[in-house]
Amino acid sequence: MNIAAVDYDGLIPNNVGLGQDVRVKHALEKWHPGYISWWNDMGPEGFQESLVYLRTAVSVDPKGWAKFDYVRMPEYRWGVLLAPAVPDRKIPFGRHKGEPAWQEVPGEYRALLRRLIVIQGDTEPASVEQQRHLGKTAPSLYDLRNLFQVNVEEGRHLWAMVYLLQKYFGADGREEAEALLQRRSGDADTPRMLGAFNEKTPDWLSFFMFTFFTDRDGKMQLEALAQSGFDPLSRTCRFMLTEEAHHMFVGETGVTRIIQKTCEAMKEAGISDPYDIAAIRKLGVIDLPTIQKKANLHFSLTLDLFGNEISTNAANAFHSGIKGRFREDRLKDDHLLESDTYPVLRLVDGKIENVDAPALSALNMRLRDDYVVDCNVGVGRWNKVIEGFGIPFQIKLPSVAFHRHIGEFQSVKADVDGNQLTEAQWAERQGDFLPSDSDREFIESLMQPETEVGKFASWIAPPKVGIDNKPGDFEYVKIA
Ligand code: BYC
Repeated sequence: MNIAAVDYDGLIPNNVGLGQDVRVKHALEKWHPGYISWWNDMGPEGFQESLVYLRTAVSVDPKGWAKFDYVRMPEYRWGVLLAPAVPDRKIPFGRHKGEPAWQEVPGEYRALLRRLIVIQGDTEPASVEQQRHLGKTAPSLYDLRNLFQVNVEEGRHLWAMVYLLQKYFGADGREEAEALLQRRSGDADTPRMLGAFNEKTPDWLSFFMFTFFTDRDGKMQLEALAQSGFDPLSRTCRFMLTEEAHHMFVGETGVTRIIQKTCEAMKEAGISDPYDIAAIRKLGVIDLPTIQKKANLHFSLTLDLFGNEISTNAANAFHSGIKGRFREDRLKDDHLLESDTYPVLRLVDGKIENVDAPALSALNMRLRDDYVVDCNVGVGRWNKVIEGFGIPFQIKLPSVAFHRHIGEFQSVKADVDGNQLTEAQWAERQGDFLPSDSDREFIESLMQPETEVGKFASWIAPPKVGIDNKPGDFEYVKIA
């Protein structure tokens, strides 16, 4: 079989030979109606009949894996795609380092693997649920299309995890696959598993921040799972990462375009003080301090997704060869970490200090550090735009101690620079750091849909280039 080509003949496009794997094929076909019903109930509200110019994966060849065409979203061909196998791949880290990568689930790690796959799977439909109302307020057809592209691909990522559960985990895998369709983001009784996936995505600035910050956690976690000694998981995640890049592009360029429009409007109106918020808002754009507050919110919520700084789960997952580090294959050490240490930010006598911890226990912290470096690259590009206009303002990532609900700093209140605050100080000042009710109301007031071809809402600049090199007046969504 040519692994790069995808079989499109059956109900479920795939490059995993489903045609010859009757048991798994039936299991997935049985799961399919429940998925479609979930999509219709919880997917993008109000646009299921519209024709959307979407990319669909037709190959896993990095040089040309997607085709673009108009599709009604419920008819999107969600498929099961694995990156090509690396011949003779070896487990790259942990106590099994150097042994052949597993093609079946090792019995002793079954529960650990299943848990990680289920958590990964749970985030995918959760994000679709969080974003389901945004179509109604899209700032352009271009943005509307990008939202839907992200949504259908998160749906495909759910398929990716469900394939692993159905193929490798028998009856309990089937149960978990069902449960993935039952939980709901923000539901009081059956919430999604991780905190940030139960928060609201109420407006488009939040959507762009989410795809910038939270999808980037997706990238980091998928990179770590792509190193897995369990080869089907590794190959699945490697292909998901190809799609993930576009999601972060949507986030980064979305925020860039908002910043661009704000700066242009300020310049045109002769406003040089970025804190002249009332005057800037009158121009119909979002002031930079409010953009900063949204960044503070989404960054801090996303840091929680890395788990505790010191984690036995993370140590076990690494030691067992199940979850590696960010780009493990490029790191130059023994890949065992048994006697190494890693500096972890901890609270010592009420102060935030770097403390050396056993490297194995500190793996969540290490991945989070890599994540912060990656975020800062994008933030640097935002700041270049502001600098270009000569406006004295810089977007800055807040301290990792700020606004945390998981880990070392959940017990304290801190400002964005990491200075600790009393509860009373926090109550008084949180509106300086996080979007206040009036900030939210202002942003909401701007969220008026723009559905005319080639037009953009007042608060966001057009993109530099179109999707699939389409011209500025391309009708990305034919609204039905
Ligand atoms: N919320 O030992 P610890 C994406 C739990 S995003 C609630 O520190 P561990 C995407 C934890 O489960 C990427 N609970 O945790 C983005 C544990 O519970 P148990 C998603 C939390 O295991 C945008 C207990 O606290 N993928 O793809 O080291 C759109 C002790 O914690 C949270 C993954 O996350 C939380 N935030 O690390 C669409 C990869 N944090 O076992 C998609 C798979 C921790 O005591 N998951 N807990 O009941 C993992 O690798 C790990 O489970 C975590 C947590 C990194 C999440």
